[in-house]
Amino acid sequence: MTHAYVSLGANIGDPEAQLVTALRRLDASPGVRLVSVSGLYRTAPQGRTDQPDFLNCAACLETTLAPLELLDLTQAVEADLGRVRKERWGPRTIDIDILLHGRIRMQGDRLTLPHPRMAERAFMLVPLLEVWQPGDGPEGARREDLEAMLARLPDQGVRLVEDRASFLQQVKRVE
Ligand code: 5RU
Ligand code: CA
Ligand code: CA
Repeated sequence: MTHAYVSLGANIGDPEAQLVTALRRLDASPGVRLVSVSGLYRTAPQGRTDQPDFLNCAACLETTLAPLELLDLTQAVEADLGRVRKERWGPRTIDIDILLHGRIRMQGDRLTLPHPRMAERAFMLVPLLEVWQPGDGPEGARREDLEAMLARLPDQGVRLVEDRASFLQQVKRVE
């Protein structure tokens, strides 16, 4: 069984509800189990700064899906949640990025692992550090490597708005 790590973000509609729904859909999918979720963070928009703040989080998934199968799933969940691809880097109801998949390194048209931009993005690294488990990530990746990536970045405005225990309760709550 493999651990895959995903980063989720949203900044239009009801971002928190969309993140919760996306995590529930992933957990409910065959071949995927939600192992843990990070806290919920409010983050300043990167890339295009003229858009609302994001809510971002990360999750550890246990999965039997291969990387491209997991990508198909995350894209299906995005489509279900009404993601419309308009301008690049624009506001979105939900975005799900695969950061790591076990120890795999790969470079392809659809997917590169580890995520090629995560070292530049505190909104990915801060939540990932909350859920990452030793042994995951390519070739002897260590917690210190992730911490070093984060330490190189300027303050990118990543603020905790809900801790992981209460956010997980919300995801697991039956309504
Ligand atoms: C350029 C730089 C483009 C950084 C992108 C998110 C980037 C975002 C998100 C926040 C984008 C890709 N900003 N900007 N959270 N996605 N805070 O999830 F991330 S567009
Ligand atoms: Ca993204
Ligand atoms: Ca994406």
